[in-house]
Amino acid sequence: MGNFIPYINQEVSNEEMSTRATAFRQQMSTRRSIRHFSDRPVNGKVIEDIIMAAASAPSGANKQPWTFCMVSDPKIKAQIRQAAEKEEYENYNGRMGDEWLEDLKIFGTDWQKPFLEIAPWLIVIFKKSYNLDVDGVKTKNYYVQESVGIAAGMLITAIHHAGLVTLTHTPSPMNFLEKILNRPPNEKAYLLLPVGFAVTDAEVPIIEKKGIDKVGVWYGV
Ligand code: IYR
Repeated sequence: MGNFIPYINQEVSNEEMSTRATAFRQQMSTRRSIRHFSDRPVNGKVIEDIIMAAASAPSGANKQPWTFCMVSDPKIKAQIRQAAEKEEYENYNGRMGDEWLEDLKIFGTDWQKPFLEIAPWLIVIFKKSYNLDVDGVKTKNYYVQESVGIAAGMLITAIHHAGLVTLTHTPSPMNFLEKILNRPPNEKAYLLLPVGFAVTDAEVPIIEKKGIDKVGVWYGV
């Protein structure tokens, strides 16, 4: 048996609950993936707070099977851009296929990724399929994909909540990140997120999110 302490209840009144749920839904609906970043700096303490909000995510057996790399060094950002563009060039020129390229047309994306150098921060999330201690002893992690996905969602939410913008960038394959950032063999790159401010004239594609009738099915009542 583990050790337990009382849970500090976070309950609010029904009225407050409704107000908060609606306000949060509204706030989240203003989040957009941004591809045109300003080079305006963001304080490292803000990035730390955002990371630690994400790192509060639930995980299999509380193993917290993630590492967040926060990159502001221009030389490392340039290396990441160069390696990402090399892969993306191959993706856009053959690897992705016609249906995929057609699906991406509305987003106006291509193999060039200047935001990887322009954004003040790159956050790279690594998943740890197992743990490796200092003596090289391996221990297990559980539900790694799910756990890291949840943390990534919380990270994106925290970034938006702070009034910053990001992009879930997935250059594929992403193993160049393990090399550039010198990660140990138990860490695999999961997601690359430029973080910062949008340029003042930034535009986003016109897209729609599915409504409750499309994404939800009620059972009962
Ligand atoms: N990883 C590429 C291609 C790409 C794929 C999907 I699915 C997108 O929603 C957007 C882009 C890129 O980042 O350009």
